[in-house]
Amino acid sequence: MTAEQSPTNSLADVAADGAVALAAGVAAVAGSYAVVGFTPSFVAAPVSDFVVATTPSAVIAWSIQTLGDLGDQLGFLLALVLTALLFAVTAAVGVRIADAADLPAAPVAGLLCVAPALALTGAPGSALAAGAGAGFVVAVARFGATETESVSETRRSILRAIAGAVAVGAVGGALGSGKGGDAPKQTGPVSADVESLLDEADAKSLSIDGLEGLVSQEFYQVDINSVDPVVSAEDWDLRVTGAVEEELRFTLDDLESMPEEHRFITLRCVGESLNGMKMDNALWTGVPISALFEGTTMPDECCVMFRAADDYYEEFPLSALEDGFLAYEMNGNPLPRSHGHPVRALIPGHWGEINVKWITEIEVLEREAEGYWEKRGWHGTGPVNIVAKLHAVNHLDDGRVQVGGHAYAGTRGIERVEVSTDGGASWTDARLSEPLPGTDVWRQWEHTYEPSGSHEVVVRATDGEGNLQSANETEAYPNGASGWVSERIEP
Ligand SMILES: Nc1nc2c(c(=O)[nH]1)N[C@H]1C(S)=C(S)[C@@H](COP(=O)(O)O)O[C@H]1N2
Ligand SMILES: [Mo]
Repeated sequence: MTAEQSPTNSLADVAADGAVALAAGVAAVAGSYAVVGFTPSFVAAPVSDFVVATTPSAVIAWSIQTLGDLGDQLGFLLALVLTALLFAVTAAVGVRIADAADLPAAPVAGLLCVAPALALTGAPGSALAAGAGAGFVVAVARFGATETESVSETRRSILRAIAGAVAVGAVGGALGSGKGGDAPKQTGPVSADVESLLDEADAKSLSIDGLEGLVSQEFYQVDINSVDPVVSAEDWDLRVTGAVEEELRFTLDDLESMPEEHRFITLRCVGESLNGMKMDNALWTGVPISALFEGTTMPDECCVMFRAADDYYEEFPLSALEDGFLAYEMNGNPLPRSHGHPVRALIPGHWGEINVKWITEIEVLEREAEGYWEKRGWHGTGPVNIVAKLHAVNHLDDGRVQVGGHAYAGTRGIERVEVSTDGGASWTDARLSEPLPGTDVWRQWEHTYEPSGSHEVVVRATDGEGNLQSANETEAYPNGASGWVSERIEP
């Protein structure tokens, strides 16, 4: 028996083939990424959609509340691994077929990888690049190989395969990262109206260390996609369908030729924890939805379904549509891809989920239907809960403590924020930022005091109708978190 024929060595051969196939799988993913970047044509995108679609709602609700964004990232990592495995198996099959038929392994493995890539994405460029990545790694691994491979030669081929995958990965990462990014920034200067409103927000912002101003620099992002849709402004249109006299259709040019408005609107996600970070404010430019419906007769009651380019859909009462807004700019720039480029809906006072991004259709309904999240048990189409957040705790040089945050109650507005520094026994009014123009905007609050030892700070807000924030503590699922934010502060 020669070393090549021993059973241990054939086991090693299998492991070697596996390692080369894995490297080819990784290179297939990287190849696709190089050509299309983080777009729906990326081979991992449909796999990720599949992972999300097959994860039970209860697991998703749990993940949203406990893992937050980490859950999304882990889910996408899983999708990447599954995608690489899919191409690894395909490449391995290709190599076997080629060897059996005495054909060159690299082109056969590469071509065989094009098929699943094409089936997944429907994008030829992405698919060819996936095949090229896999084929390249097999070619590199086989480079200079002889009929009777020695153990050291096998090891070298594995190392070459890994090096090949790393190279394809590096090139893919560099080429792909620029693709499908955010919408282009405004080329000209922002309009004078936007500028003066942003200046106003700046001037009215309380300057508190560690607390964002009244216009968010980092606006949170929540959606069902691991890879956001890419919708071109030229191709976009919005259709109004369902229980309307006649169907309507609007292009972006149509919207932009209507009188434009600028509105400060705050968004908050129903899935965030009580003191979470998924609440932000921006200045949006667009048109009131009512302008689209001028002269159209509508049903007296019931609802609308909004649909979007990512197949997201949400239903809510017609009455909420009256104040609705379609935005195509955010803080004076075209809407970024992550926030719904080219057009999103904003429904004042309501939880974020009906503020549909990448909107494509408004269907007027005569009978109720369930939206994407309501199908999964959430109740997030109604008005937001009142909340006062506690995001800044500053120990000042003079020994005093400054606490601060944002407070929001949708269209009811924030009338008052109270702070307790003794665990809720006594309350003091916090200082509030001057209100911004608009009917659905948050405010900042601040309180500075002399601390005495270890103590507990509690905050609570009152809305413009005199309702006090509910002390009853609940999780986000299914109605949005409630309770009062509190934090123990050590001297
Ligand atoms: N098309 C689409 N629109 C969507 C979503 C989505 O998944 N798809 N998510 C909604 C949810 S749950 C929230 S909280 C807000 C968040 O908006 P933002 O990402 O701009 O902060 O968008 C809403 N609009
Ligand atoms: Mo949300």
